[in-house]
Amino acid sequence: MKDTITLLKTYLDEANLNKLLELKNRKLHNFVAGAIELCCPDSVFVCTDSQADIAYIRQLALDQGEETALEIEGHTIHFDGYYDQARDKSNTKYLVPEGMDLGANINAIDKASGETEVHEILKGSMKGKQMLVRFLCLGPTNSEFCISCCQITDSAYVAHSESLLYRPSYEQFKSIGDSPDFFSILHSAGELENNVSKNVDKRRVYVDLEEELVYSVNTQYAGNTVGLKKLSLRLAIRRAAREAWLAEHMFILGVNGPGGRVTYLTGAYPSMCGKTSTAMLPGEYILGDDLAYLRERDGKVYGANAESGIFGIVTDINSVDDPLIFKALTTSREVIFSNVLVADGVPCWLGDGREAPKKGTNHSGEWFEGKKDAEGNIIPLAHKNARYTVSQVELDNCDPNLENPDGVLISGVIYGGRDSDISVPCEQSFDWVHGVITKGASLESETTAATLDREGVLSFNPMSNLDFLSMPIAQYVQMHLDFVKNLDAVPIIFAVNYFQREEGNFLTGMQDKHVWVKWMELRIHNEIDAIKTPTGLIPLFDDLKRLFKEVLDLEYTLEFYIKQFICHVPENLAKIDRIEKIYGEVIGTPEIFFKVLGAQRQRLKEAQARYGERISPLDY
Ligand code: SPV
Ligand code: MN
Repeated sequence: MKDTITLLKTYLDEANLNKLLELKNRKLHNFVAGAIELCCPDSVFVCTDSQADIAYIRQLALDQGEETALEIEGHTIHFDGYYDQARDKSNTKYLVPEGMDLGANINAIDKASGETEVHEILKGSMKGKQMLVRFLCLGPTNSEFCISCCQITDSAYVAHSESLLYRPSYEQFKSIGDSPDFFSILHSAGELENNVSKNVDKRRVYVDLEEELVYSVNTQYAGNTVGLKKLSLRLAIRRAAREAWLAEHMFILGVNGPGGRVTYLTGAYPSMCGKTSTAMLPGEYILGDDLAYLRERDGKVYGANAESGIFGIVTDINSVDDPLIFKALTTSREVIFSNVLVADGVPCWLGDGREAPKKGTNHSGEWFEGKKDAEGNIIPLAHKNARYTVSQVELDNCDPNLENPDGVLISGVIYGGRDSDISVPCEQSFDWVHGVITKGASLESETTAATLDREGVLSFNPMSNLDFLSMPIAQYVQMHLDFVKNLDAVPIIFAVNYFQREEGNFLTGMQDKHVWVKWMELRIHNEIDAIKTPTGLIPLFDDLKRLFKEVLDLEYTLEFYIKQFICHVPENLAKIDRIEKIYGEVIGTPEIFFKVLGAQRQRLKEAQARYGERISPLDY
C-alpha cells in the first residue's frame, strides 16, 4: 500500500482531506486509505457533525435515486432488492483466526480465506461512486456506555439511515486522539441495477473480531449494512465480555407505577415477537427498542440505549394498536420507509388498517394485485419485513433519559418468545439464575420473516441474541450468570409469550402486554402476590382483573385467566428435553445449567402426578 497520507491526498479534495486529517488517528487514516485502495471510489466525502454535511447525505440519497420523496414532507421511500429483504444469516460469518473456536451454533469461516474472499468481492466495488465516511457512536456520547464507530459506505441510504438512528461523533472522535478503540465498518452495495444490489448471490457480511472490523457487500437491507446496528452488536458482545458488561438485543421501557415512580425494564424478544410494540406502549416511556448496554455500578444495573432511533417493522402498525408510532409515521417529520407499497406518493403496508390500493410501486417494481414473482408466488402489497426508520425523539413518549450519560436503573428483564402452547403469557422467574437458565438461555421461538429462513419453525434463540453471538454460547450464558455477582439490587427476570393459540386463534389480545408490564412493575416493588407454579410465579386472577380494568378498561374473565395460565406439563417437559439436548452438545455448559433444568423437570413431574397434565392456576 502507498503511504497512507499520500494516498489520502490523491483521492480526497482539500476540504474532505482536512476534515479527515483533523482527526489525528492513524488507525482511522489507515482504514479509510485501505478502503479506498480496495474499493476504488471516484470520490470521497467525509461527513462531520455539521448540519450542512448531514443535509448533503440526505439530499444525496434522493439525487442518487436510493430514496424517493413521498407526499408528506420529510418522508422518503427506499427499496431493497426483491431477494435482499432481511438479514442474511447464512452469509454472515465470523472471520476466525487459528485457535479461536466459537462452537457449532455460530457461523464462522477461517480468517485468511474469508478475508481473501471478501476483499476479492469488494475489489473495485465503488468505481463510479462516492465513498461516504461517517463518524457515529453507540450509547450516549461521552458516557461509560459510549463506543465510537467509523462507517464507510457507498450507499447514501445507509448513511442517511444512520443520521436518524445514531448519535453523531465526529467531534467525539477528536477526543479519542490516536486511540485504536473504535469499531470500523466497510460497506458497499456493490454493482447496482435499478438502484438495488445486483449480485446478491455474492452478498457477504464478515466480522473480524480481532480488528473490531466488519465487511458488508452486495446488500442494502439495513440489518446487513447499517454498521452500528447488528454488525456492531456482534462486536459489542465480545467487548462486553472482556469488560464484564452486557450488550443485549433488548429494548428499555420505563413503566409508570403508583405515586409517580418510573420503573425500567429491558426486554429481549426475537424479531417480530412484539418487542417494539412493548417498548412503545402508550402512556409509558420508550428509552430504546432494540439494543441495550447494561453495566454494573454501585451494586446496581444501569442501562442505556446503544441507538437513538428506530428501524422498526411497519407491518401491522395501525392507529388502534400502535397509536404513537402510527401518528409519527403519518405526519410530517424525517422518516425513511423501506419495502412498503407506494401509491400516489402514499406509503401503504400490510395490516395498516386502511383500504389497500390495487396497484403501486413496491420492492418488486410496478405492482398490481395478483402479481407473481419468478417462483410463481403471489407478491403481497408490501414485504412482511417492511420497515420504517425514524429518530426516537420523534415519538411523543420518548424517555427524557435517552441521552443521560448515567443510563437508567434497570429493575427487570423480560424474555419474550413466540410459541402456541408451552409458555404462559407472563411469568416471573424464581431468581436470577433460574431466569437466566430457564427463560433467557432456554428461549425458543417460532421463526419469522425478519430473516431469510423458513417461517413458523420453533427455533432455539438464547436471550434472542443467537444471531449475533460472537462467543461460544456457554461462555455467553456464564457471563449472564456472573453479571449479578457483585450486585445488591438484582433485577427480576420475567418471561412473556404473546402468541399462545387455541385452535389457531390467539389467546391474548394485542393490548394485553400493557397489563403484563404493569403487573411486573408491581411485582418489582413487592406490592402484589403471585402463585408459585413449577415453572415460575404467575399473577393472581384478582390482580389481573383489576389491572385489565384500570389499564385497558376491559372485563377480564376467570375463564380466560384459566385458559391463559394453564400449565401445559407435557409441552414444558418436552421443551426441557430439547434444551437439555442442545446444551448437552454445547462445550462448557456450566453444571448449574443442568441442575436448574433438572429441578424444573422434577417440579413439573411432581405437579403432574398431583394435578394432571393440564394444571389450572386455581389448582395450586
Ligand atoms: C431484527 O431483525 O432484530 C431487527 C432488524 O432489529 S435488523 O436490523 O434487521 O436486525
Ligand atoms: Mn433487532
